[in-house]
Amino acid sequence: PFLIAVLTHPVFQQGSCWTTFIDDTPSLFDMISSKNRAQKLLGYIAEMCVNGSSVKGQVGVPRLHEEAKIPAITDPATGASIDVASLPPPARSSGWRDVIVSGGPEEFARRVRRNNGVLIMDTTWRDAHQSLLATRVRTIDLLNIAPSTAYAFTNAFALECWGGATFDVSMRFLHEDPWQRLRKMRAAVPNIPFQMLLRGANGVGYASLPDNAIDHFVKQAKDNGVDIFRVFDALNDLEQLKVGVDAVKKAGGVVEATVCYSGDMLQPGKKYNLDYYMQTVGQIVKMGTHVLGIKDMAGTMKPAAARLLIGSIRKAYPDLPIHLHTHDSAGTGVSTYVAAAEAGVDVVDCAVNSMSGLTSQPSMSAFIAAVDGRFATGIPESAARELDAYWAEMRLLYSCFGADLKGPDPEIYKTEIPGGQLTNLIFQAQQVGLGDQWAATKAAYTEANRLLGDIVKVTPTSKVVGDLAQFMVSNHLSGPDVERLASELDFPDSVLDFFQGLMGTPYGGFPEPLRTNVLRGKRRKLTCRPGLELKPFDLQQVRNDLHARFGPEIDECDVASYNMYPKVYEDWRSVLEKYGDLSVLPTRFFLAAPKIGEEINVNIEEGKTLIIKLIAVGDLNQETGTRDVYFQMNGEMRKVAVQDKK
Ligand code: 3PY
Ligand code: ZN
Repeated sequence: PFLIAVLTHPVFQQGSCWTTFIDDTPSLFDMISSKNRAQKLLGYIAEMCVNGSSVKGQVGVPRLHEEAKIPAITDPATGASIDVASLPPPARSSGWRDVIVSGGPEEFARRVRRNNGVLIMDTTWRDAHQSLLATRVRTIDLLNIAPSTAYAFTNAFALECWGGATFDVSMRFLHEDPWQRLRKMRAAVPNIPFQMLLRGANGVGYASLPDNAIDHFVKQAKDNGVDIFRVFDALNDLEQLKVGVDAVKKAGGVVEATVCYSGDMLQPGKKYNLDYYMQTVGQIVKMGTHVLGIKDMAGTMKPAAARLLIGSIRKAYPDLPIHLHTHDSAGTGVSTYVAAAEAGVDVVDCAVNSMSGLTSQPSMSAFIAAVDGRFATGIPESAARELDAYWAEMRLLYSCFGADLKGPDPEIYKTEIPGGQLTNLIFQAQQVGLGDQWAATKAAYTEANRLLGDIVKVTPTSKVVGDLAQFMVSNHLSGPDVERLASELDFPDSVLDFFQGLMGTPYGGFPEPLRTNVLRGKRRKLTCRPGLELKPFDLQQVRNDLHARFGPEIDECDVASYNMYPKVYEDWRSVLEKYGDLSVLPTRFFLAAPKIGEEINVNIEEGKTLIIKLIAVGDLNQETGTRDVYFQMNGEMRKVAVQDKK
């Protein structure tokens, strides 16, 4: 490739070549690296042409067949159209982020509490697509709408855009670097605070990590662009929660310590009742938080419960900003938010309309319409609708990841399945024909939760309940069967992790004798929080190892990724090595092959665009089992041989 770069360089071709040409022309090395990158990208597209997509969970191909259009945004002050494409990002001072950066977290909390009205956090970039589209929305599609979002949602409390499942999925299935996503979003949106979801002592993983790994991770998140950290623990185990809260405090971020809301607290005899929540909130306040999060992950908070719970917290802690999160699975989300607004909530979570409803957050336009000016949200309804035009197209683009939900699920009050998990379980049941399978899974989920002691269900404990439910369905076991046979059954790993205590301790303790029978001496019961037993990571050693294996460009974010998901990180590096940075490829061609003659424009970096056209896919070579795929790239012919795996 170097020789080709020399021979094709314009200076060389003009014949005005001199002896120091190579030394004097560093751009030659750029050319080689661009050509290498381009060739790797062609390798991915060629693979897609011969073998189809291998993205896990994909059913079918995108239903959007052209580039999504970037909508015009109306300036609410003048009513004029803002030509976002020709403008730089808005100034930081135009939004709430400036209050955090210049005033600090305490000042931000004071100002949010003093704000008249109810602010909105837009979850479209995180929980909405996690709950509707298996977290598959790619960086390129967020960045395309980022400039418009920065103008449209200038007064939003925050964009929830990172953490939760986005971290894992981005490396594992999208072959992207989550840190690069964060930095690019940050550059495009300097004015709106970014919020991430942190699973307390589990970081963004599924079980506890050593405390120093959490501290290190949170510091990188803060340094690379996260402002507000919603920290929760899946069992509301306050010791576990504190690990995350302390990490955010050390990093200088805004702490939004969160209590998870489980089931319908108005039901008589409910374990998680008003007393339980008031006690938990009291301890969270003692721990120290800038904002209180209330996380209704299954959407089981009815309006009357919101009125009672938010009203009681408001009365007990008049200065504490309260931020409510719900899912619309039961179809009652907007009415819950209206009740919460009347009871004194400061912030609620909504999503752009076509990314809202069902297992996602309630619709932003619906909430704005429902409060009808009684509570100012700062977001013009026109803005929510304008951005929606883009997201409606994204629903078509990502339709191959959506469970085909038709309406609300009123059974959610009984099953208490979190939004994101509900979509996953329905999707899995649809693969085997829904009907009986889905009804059986739901019934088993309720029974599994009873067996586990009625636990708070959210990642990772919701996975424990889901895994146990699927285990029961596939082995035809009832709840009493599980209790009777516990010491003989081979339970899923997540169930063993839970009973061992690796996810913390549930309220009211572990159910016995089930715990003892499930572990049956194979795993030791932890008697303290897991982080106290885990050996701190040797961060310098990790750094050195990664340098030795992957080269000098390794940074602290790589160390943090590796600590969180070592195997996923290694696999992602192999894909990176093979295909280069795939995040630049438009989603239609990340998920499906182009048609013959179709052109793909890829901006591999600022100012460098590849125009790739698929020319032909050759016949199967019987000897090698390969097919040659022919492209034209920026006018040059290219050929890539691909093993036909079909
Ligand atoms: C996550 O932990 O990813 C969640 O979204 C929990 O609701
Ligand atoms: Zn959620």
